[in-house]
Amino acid sequence: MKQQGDDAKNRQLDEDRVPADDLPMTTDQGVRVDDTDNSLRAGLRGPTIMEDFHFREKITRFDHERIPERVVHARGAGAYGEFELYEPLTDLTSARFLTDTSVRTPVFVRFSTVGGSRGSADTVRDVRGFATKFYTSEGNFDLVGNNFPVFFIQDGVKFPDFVHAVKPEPHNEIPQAQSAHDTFWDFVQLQPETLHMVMWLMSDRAIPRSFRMMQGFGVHTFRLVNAAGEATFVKWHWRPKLGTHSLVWDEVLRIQGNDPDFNRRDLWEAIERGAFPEYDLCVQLVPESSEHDFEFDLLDPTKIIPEELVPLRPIGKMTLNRNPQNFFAETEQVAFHLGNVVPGIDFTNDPLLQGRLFSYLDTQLLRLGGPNFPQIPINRPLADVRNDQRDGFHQHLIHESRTSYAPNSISGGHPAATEGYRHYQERVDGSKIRKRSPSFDDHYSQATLFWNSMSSWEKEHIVAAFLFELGHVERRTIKEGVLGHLASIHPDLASQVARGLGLQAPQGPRVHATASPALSQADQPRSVATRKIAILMADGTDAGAVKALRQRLEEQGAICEVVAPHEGRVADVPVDRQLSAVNSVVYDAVVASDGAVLSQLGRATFFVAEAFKHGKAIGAVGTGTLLLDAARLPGDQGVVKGDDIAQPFAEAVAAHRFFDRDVTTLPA
Ligand code: HDE
Repeated sequence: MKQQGDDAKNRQLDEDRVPADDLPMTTDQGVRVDDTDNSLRAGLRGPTIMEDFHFREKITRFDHERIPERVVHARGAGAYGEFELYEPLTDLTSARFLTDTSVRTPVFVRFSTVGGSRGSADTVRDVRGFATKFYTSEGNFDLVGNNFPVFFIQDGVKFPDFVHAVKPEPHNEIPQAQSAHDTFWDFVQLQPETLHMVMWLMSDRAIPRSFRMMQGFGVHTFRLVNAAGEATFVKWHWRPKLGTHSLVWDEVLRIQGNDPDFNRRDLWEAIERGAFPEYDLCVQLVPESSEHDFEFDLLDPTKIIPEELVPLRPIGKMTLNRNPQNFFAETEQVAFHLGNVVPGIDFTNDPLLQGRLFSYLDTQLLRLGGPNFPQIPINRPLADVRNDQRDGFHQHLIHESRTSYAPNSISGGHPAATEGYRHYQERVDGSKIRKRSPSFDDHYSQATLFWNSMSSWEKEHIVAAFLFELGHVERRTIKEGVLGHLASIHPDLASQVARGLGLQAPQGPRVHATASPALSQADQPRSVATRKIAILMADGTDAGAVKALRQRLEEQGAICEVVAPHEGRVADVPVDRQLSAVNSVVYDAVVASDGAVLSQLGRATFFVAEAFKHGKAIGAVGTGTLLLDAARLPGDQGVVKGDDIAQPFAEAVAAHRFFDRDVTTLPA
């Protein structure tokens, strides 16, 4: 079966859609309801009567609306799209969607935070989930990844401990969606395998600007297996076409109040506007014969393969082009499972991967209430499903065959497929032991590699993050324990954090100076497309100059919003947002187009100063320079003024942020 774009999945979903209509209301049994505003009662002021089946059904359904939220990754946002292959990978894998470039595979992606509840804010310091379901013609393949390439622990059996440590503390359920508390850092100090991932968590990667500007990683080493049964190790990478960009911590704290749905809204709006997020799917390939050529173990999920050692090979592109129509039915009920693979893709013995193979199916059974959840529209494969598994809660199909066992001589049955999934024939040989391989012992080298690879501003952000987090830790012994590990990562990191904590950094061992430049976010693809720009206007602004600038920016894909002291219009320009209803933190850049009125308003000067503090491009046209003067900006890096600023300003916005500004004199 060939699929053209996501049409095939669309057609399948169409069968299950219930469009909005004005037809009369019925009960779930199809009986028409004459009044849904008044319950049935004995007399006008009398008690409600049990036989009111409409009341009982309505309230019962309401009482049962919730399903358990995910234990982790509870808060998420989803989108449909399609995957197209650049070149056939026939030498590497037999998976049809990776060997036939004429196939466009429908996908559904769910992005998520990890620690917070379903209702928590988007922009917390956390790992982001990046889970993709490929509806291939050979069955569903789920790539259930994160936006960091490593994980906190090396063995699945530690997952409940780790999650319990990072989640709110059990006695008072505080804090929500935060790692800045004693139990998380206690776990870190006692379990140094977390340290590499903790470096990522303290970096700007943990506060992405957008799901559209975030990398994704399969984390574990997987296997590709070709038609001849030969395997190659593979690491999966998603690379966003817009580059990998982050927010800044102070901004994040303010966004949480201004727009807790910041990342979710950004994804939704971009797709509604037709600015479809795109990601390259890349692979790092290692021949089986080179398994032991590295200083780390390929099976250790706390290690990356530096891109300088094994380059990334782009193999295809994913485009997200359609929003779900029903959050619960699609985004909440989607069930990912690491074990959903198709022929040509296989696992390795990474002990974290192996643990996950158990967990995902198990969790869906509870969350989705029984074994028939693969029949839910969002989970249903496009490939035909045929087997003798039957019954269970919520069976939606009526299997007509009189036999549900194989083999049988009565009514056909399902013979095993000759070209079915064949597990890679890895030779396994060993004694049963509860022990980790010594090749998993080095917890520091790649944490050091990460630190060494950062630009100076990225290092500053990491130190500030450690100080914020450890500043929320009550127990001094935990802070000292963490400092001990930081000293083994890098003396500069340890001494800067120790200074802020008023503690002494212990002497660490000598550390290596190797770096992997690909880990830094300093040099990213630049684009003004989809960047959100606030144009500050007030009565008296030269509307002509604003319109001309806006047109030039929008031609390049930027999104401009006019922000003014009142709603309605300024001159003949419609106002999008009122100054007291928004803050600079929800924009990527600011243009001041009036100074006469706005420089007298504290809210306007703060708007500009705050955007400057967060490293954003600032523009001024006409009397807008007066507003910049009133905001007392301590520098002019990324500040563009003049009559014709469209091009230089667009370039400044595309640069994302100007982190080398000295903002120490601006209020925190
Ligand atoms: Fe998950 N993880 N995980 N995880 N994970 C879940 O499955 C688990 C791990 C990831 O948008 C749960 O359906 C264990 C690594 C994503 O629906 C659960 C271990 C990576 C999502 C579960 C890990 C992930 C989940 C919770 C250690 C990155 C959200 C609800 C052995 C490669 C998927 C659910 C979505 C969700 C278990 C570690 C990614 C409990 C036991 C490593 C993106 O089954």
